[in-house]
Amino acid sequence: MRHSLELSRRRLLGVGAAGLSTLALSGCGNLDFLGNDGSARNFLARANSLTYRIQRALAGNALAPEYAETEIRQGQRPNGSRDPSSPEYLTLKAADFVDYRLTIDGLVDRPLSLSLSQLQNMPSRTQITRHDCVEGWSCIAKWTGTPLAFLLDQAGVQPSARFVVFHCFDDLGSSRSGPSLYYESCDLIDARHPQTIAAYGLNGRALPVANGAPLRIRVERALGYKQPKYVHRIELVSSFSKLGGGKGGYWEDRGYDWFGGI
Ligand SMILES: Nc1nc2c(c(=O)[nH]1)N[C@H]1C(S)=C(S)[C@@H](COP(=O)(O)O)O[C@H]1N2
Ligand SMILES: [Mo]
Repeated sequence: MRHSLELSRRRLLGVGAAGLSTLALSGCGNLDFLGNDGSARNFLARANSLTYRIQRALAGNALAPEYAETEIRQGQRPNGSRDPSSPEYLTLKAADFVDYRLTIDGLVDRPLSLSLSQLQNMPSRTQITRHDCVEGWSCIAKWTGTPLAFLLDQAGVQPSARFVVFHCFDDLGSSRSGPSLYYESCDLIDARHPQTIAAYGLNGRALPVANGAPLRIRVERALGYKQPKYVHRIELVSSFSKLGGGKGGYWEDRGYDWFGGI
């Protein structure tokens, strides 16, 4: 029973995934097949009903498609927060991020605090990939950054760690329950994927504020909301049930699928 259910779900999602990956999109454009009428959300709602185990099995270890320079048609279209206003962020921005530090802590052997120039002097990877936002647009851009796997190895991930949480500077509006800071998370497979980078460069220049300066994460096989901007802390955890609303991310706490794979 279980096996055949898994197979039919596999087929169902397989069609969706193939449809997505064969889309001929250039530069920034609309995901026409998803429509602008909320059908993208329906697609997500369907993904929501799949278990993590099945989605993880389907995702495998494939690389996200990479593109040629000529396929970059315009700058990365900013979305969500574009200019964080927290005092801490404004102070760092005013000094061109020289005092910025990326903290890596939680379930690690050696907690790290890294400046931007330290990050820029580590091994780097540059990749031209397509960003897909669930709001119905895509954009091809060139990202440069430090492989997250390298950073994790520097910190030494403890065996009890299961997820990597990315904490961001931007607050998307306080509510009765306190501030709503943007955060995201992924499993260690996505975190160690060769295309997962802590990016400080976009299209050959320093990452602009609108796109997450000074550092944002690229997890290339995941949807736009899984690409956190303005990251200041990477925390290794065994569970994210006590963070934010407990669903593993700002948008996940508001109903989006946690896996968010493409
Ligand atoms: N910190 C932070 N990260 C974020 C967001 C945000 O509002 N705050 N928005 C997400 C969404 S929905 C998308 S589509 C992308 C947009 O990235 P871009 O502005 O570089 O295009 O960032 C994601 N990461
Ligand atoms: Mo998005």
